[in-house]
Amino acid sequence: IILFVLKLIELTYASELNDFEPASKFKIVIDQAKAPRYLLYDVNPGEGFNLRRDVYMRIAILARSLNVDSPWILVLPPWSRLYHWKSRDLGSQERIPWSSFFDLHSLRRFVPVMEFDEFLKISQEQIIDEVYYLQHYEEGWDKWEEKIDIRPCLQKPYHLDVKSKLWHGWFYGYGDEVAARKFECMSVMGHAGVLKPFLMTNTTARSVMLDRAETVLHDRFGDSEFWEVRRSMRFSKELRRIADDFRMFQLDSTDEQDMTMLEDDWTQMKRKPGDAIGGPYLAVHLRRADFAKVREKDVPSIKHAAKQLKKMCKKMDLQKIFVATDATSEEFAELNGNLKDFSVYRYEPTLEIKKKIKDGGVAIIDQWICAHARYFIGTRESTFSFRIQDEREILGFNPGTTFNRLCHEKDKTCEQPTRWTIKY
Ligand code: GFB
Repeated sequence: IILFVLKLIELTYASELNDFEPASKFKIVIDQAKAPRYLLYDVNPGEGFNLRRDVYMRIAILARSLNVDSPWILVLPPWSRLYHWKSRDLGSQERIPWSSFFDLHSLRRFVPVMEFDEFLKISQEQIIDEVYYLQHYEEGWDKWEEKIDIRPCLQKPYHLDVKSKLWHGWFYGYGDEVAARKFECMSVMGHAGVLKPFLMTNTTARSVMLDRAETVLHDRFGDSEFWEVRRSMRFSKELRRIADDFRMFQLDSTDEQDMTMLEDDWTQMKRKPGDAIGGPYLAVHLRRADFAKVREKDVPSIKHAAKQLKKMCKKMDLQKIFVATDATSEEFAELNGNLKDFSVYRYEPTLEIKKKIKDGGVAIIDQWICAHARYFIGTRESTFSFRIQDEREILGFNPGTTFNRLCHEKDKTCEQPTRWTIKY
């Protein structure tokens, strides 16, 4: 009888503690969470590769901060069906692991990470315990304040299977195999760090996924921790090797001559502006495709772009131009035709290599080559160009050779990009 009464008290107490009260501040869950815990996340399906890299940084900083109190592993969201990866001759561009693009040893020097496949292998069932779908506040806001609240969903991206009581959704293209036990929408205003108290004290779930993670902002944009996680995002050795070969054979560019040697361990690498000289070529990121339509005012005509490139090559006394672009072959030919006095290069892999590295790998190679040029010009507000700028800061270029952009013919002021310089 005594045991029964004790059990009854325990059950009443536990259910009271676990009862969730939306809108008011959350109740504290007293159960001890089993370690390690797993933090998963995903991003708005329409976002491109380089914005996704930025969201990784926000969530990696959150995961690192969680690790101060208890062990958490950040599960890397596989790359599946990105809007801009349009090549049809490469087979599937789904479920691509992070190791295809990034060096996981380098990532792990900042925070513990694992691939999603590894996570599935160690979870007994193919189930994520809890999914929180981040969203804004329906009523909007007139005063900025950091807050989170469980709220009714503004969209319905997941559905409940009544029979199994499991939630189904996209799950990076694993939707047929993976489900979630619990799903809620969470309105949030603030920085990624605002989620920490909730994850620490309001849930003991072993695996928690934050969907639409781009909703939260950087805790501190541009500080030394921001740069630490950015420095940890080294591209895979294989992609760097292909890009370095292209630099050497086509552009007479080697790390020794260009003063762009890398330490194996990024935590040991510290450069001053001007340490790097770069290869004897000018690089441009000429963003076209959807960007040229959505941001018409920022993207110059091909002819006007060529004019700006010529002018800068003459000023820098450079003869070779490397073009990273998502332009069509017709647009590229037009550019080439307008740059007759110069040698113009574009990285075009064989089909065999492209099948291996995919559209994502080609884009990374383009970025790595741009990162090593003596002078770089990007496209305004393109995250693809921003990531090249960061890379050049890490390598130690003079900011004057990095924070430059093409201007539209009607843009008379042609204001140059903000200089987000590296902090150690
Ligand atoms: O990277 P990203 O977010 O940059 O998206 P933006 C652009 C994608 O287009 C890249 C391809 O990830 C590549 O797949 N791409 C762009 C390129 N430029 C190049 C290039 O020079 N070389 C190669 N190989 N590929 C935003 C998107 O793009 O543009 C938004 O994030 C939206 O979703 C907006 O589409 C209009 O910041 O430039």
